Amino acid sequence: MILQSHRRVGVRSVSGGRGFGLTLYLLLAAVLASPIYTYAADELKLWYRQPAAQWVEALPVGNGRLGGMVFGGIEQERIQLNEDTLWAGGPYNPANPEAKAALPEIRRLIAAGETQAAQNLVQAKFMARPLTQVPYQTLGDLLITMAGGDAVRSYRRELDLDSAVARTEFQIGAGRHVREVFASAPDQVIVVQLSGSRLSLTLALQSPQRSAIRVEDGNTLVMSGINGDINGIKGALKFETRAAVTTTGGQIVADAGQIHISGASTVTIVIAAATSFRRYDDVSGDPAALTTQALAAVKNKSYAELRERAVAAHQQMFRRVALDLGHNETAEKLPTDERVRQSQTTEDPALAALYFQYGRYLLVSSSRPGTQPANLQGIWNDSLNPPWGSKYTININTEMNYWPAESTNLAESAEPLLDLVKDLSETGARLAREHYGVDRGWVTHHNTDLWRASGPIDGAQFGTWPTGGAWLSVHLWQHFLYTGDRAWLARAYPLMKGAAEFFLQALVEEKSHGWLVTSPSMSPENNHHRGVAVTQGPTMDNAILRDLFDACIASARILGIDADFAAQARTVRDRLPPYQIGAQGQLQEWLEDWDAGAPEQRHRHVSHLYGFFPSNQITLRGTPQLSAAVKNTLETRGDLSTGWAIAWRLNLWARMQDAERTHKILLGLLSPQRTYPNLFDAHPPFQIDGNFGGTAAIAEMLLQSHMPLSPERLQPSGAPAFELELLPTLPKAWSTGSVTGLRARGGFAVDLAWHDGRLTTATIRSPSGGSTRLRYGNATREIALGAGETITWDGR
Ligand code: FUC
Repeated sequence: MILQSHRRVGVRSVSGGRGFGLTLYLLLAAVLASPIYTYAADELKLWYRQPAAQWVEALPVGNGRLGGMVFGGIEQERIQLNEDTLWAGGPYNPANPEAKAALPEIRRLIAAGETQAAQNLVQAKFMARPLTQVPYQTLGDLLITMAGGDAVRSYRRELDLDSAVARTEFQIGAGRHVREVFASAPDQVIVVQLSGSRLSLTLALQSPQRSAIRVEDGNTLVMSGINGDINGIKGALKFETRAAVTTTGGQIVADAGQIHISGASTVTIVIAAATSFRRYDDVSGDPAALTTQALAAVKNKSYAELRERAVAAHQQMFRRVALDLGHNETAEKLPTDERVRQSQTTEDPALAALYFQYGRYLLVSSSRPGTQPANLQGIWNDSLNPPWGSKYTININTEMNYWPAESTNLAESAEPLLDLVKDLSETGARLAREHYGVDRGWVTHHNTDLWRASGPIDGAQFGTWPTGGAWLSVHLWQHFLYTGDRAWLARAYPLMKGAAEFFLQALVEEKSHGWLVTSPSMSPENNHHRGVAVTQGPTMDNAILRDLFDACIASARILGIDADFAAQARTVRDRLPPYQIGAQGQLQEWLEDWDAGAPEQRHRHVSHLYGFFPSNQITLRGTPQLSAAVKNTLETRGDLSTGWAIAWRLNLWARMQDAERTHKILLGLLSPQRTYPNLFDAHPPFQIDGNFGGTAAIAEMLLQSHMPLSPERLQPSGAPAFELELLPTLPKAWSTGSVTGLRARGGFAVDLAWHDGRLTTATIRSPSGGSTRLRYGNATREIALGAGETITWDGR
């Protein structure tokens, strides 16, 4: 057993300083105060003793845009490929021309309590056309075939989260084979290298898409295609994949559609892929030119150079956080699939830490500035017709994908979310006019796709929910709270404002209290009566709108603009329905106390608990009665559900600061029923939100920053200040450990170390200066830091 103390080394650097002595002192202080956990050899690896037999055993690589799933096959290696703009269909307007005329009658029926009739009318006249959106699709596979039959020894395949390289090694006779695959963000290619002695291989591309494959220049496989038609929408995207092959030694011979290699000692394959997608309304890109240019740009770079550049870009983000939750050396010696298999019976805190870092790895690999946001499967999908279209489901799933972005120090991965909201503010403005007759602002319902469709889809029971864009907009504000980045706020504010403006016109007055409510809407995706979900003013909508209006009001203050709009937003905000506690002591999900009679008491969605997590409208110390009602609801809903639904419960219990309950639910998420051998979350089937939600929850157990301080207390950016709560939900199973590099609202970077369940050192750094209150249990300490300053505290 390697001792904890051996695994910590201080390597924080300090910039600035007034003279050598002070620099040295600061350096020493920082070294002592900020230990960075040093990972043991295999600690950041997923590894296996056998090739992947199914897709959810394969290992994902990605550069945000291009994805690969590496199977690690011996006689046939398959790398399943994705490009994040290869979706079905083309630009379309989903508005239903009958919707606007039907709206007054839908609202009248809801107000009269005739929700079933209202839902029928929504289904008949208000749903988008087509009724479903378009799927994200696979690009195809690179296949590498080698003559087989010989005995294979010492097989191992792994994914190293720290370098983002997937590696397969095995021995045949006296020959050692090593294969590596990585996706490069700086060079926008996927690179494969095989080494061995006298390699004889055949390389091919295949795809279920409409495509043709040829060989160019004797060494480049080229697949050109057109995406599929769907729901009456014509496929409008051209796409191209190019795989250029070079070898050391040996010979390359090409036939019509394959490349044959014999006698080489290394084979390097550089893969570029692109579609003609430029924007949701522009498909005029030239994928042939883009892929040719991408390959030309790396032609003179060696494999080692490509690898180094890719690794550096990955580590620049990934290495910001280190986490140690304790160790079980016996469990840690096992391959990853075996650890998942025994996760319910063997304490293996490092498996939770690996899951956490894997979530960060997946976010870095599926969402980078300039790419599409992470969809229901991130960017990894082997199908033309994946579950729920592998789209953006925005009544929880896409938001959950971004829960770890800020707290686990990957803030720039949220850039694609801002781009998505920008697009939706355009398509959603049109839908606001055509469905609601609202001429300011924009609206989006419970899903969107590459074409930024924003209408209600799938069925009235699922899609009648106008608050998706509002929720996404609140994320833009959260990014500002974490980063204090005023340039970001200036970009985000018009989008947030547009989301709010829609509701200034679209809310209706509810009869019995005069509250302003959404109508039609629903509490995602729960029926209040058998078969009926449609209603007005569900609790979740009111909570999201409170957050959105508050964010707009604060932003207008910070940016020094729009005082009139802010005043109007405040008036409307104050007329939203308040939280209500129902007869069972539960937080009411709907305006009426229908909860106890609702058909699915253990429904996976916990939409009405939004106010407790991710929002902070309900807090343990601020609103104890409402918190108790949240707890009652959580008890009724139960702990185990689909993957993301467990992850939401996990975050809620982390906020509830019930450490043992939270840990028990986390174990449920890590069970083989909810975690595949490659650690992908099982909804089931695979859905990535559970990975991201689980990662966020582990951060939330260690650090919380949602309790507002007094409204007068502002950070230098103008953002409101929040208390930093250290180790609020630390379970017994993680009694000794450390974390470095977490982020808190207010822009603080936080390192924590603990021993025997007690905080030993907290190191708080403020890149741009700021003040807050630290809390550890009942102990508090006020701090004010200049830009770049650090303080340490032992929680006493
Ligand atoms: C919502 C959820 C489902 C699934 C789908 C993608 O409809 O209710 O569980 O996550 O999104």
